Amino acid sequence: MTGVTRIGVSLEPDLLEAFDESITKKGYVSRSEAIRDLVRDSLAESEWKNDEEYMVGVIVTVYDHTAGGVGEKLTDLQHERGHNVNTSVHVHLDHDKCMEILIVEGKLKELKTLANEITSVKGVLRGKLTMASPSTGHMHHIGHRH
Ligand code: NI
Repeated sequence: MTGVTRIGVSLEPDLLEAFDESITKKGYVSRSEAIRDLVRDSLAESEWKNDEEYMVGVIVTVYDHTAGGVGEKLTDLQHERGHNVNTSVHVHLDHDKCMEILIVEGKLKELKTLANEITSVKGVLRGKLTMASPSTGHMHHIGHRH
């Protein structure tokens, strides 16, 4: 590869073993590729500092739909915050569990608040906000950054 700098990384044997196991499970063929992805993720997350910045992201939620009214509460929240919710996808995981993926846009602080509101609903087992990219303010710019 051209334009690539080789670096040396020192790791304790246990940590390296755990890392190798983890990246093999994820399908990485080389440590370098896995480390590149980790560095990219870390840099992307460090950019989520400006609460006023307009962002596009996803909120992934796993919840137990048999826990009283959780589905309705999540739907209510999404309607209340309709200006932040662009799309929702619902997957019935098994008899009890559902996964809901929301594509969201808005100021970073609004998206963080929405993610917190969602994860604090009783019955929500997991919730995670991931930022896809900073947006210019229009959803159709996803994947077409100029
Ligand atoms: Ni479901």
